[in-house]
Amino acid sequence: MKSFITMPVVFALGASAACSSRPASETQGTPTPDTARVVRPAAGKEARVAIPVEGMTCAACSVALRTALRKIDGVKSVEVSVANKDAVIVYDDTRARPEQFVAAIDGLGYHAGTPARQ
Ligand SMILES: [Cu+2]
Repeated sequence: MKSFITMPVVFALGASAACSSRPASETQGTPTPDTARVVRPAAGKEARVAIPVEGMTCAACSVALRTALRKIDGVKSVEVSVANKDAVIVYDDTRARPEQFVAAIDGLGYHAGTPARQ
């Protein structure tokens, strides 16, 4: 049941692109099982995509985006750059699609551009 706690927090944080607050997962110390997602046997095809992101203004933006993107099944690594205004995602081709990343980014209140395969 603990996993449900972080969900509304993420949406609340991303509801607007304004970001005066830090991610609640950090401030509240809620344990996030990120490592469980990273450490998994390699399966399927690994793909890499870069998605332009508009609306990021600070580090909290990139943290919120990275946290949301890493929760998507099949995602292996996420790098979000406020300076470059993009998100680079490495994922399992057979389990995730770039459309999901775009939807997640838009869902947080940012604007995702067209994903570009790398
Ligand atoms: Cu921000």
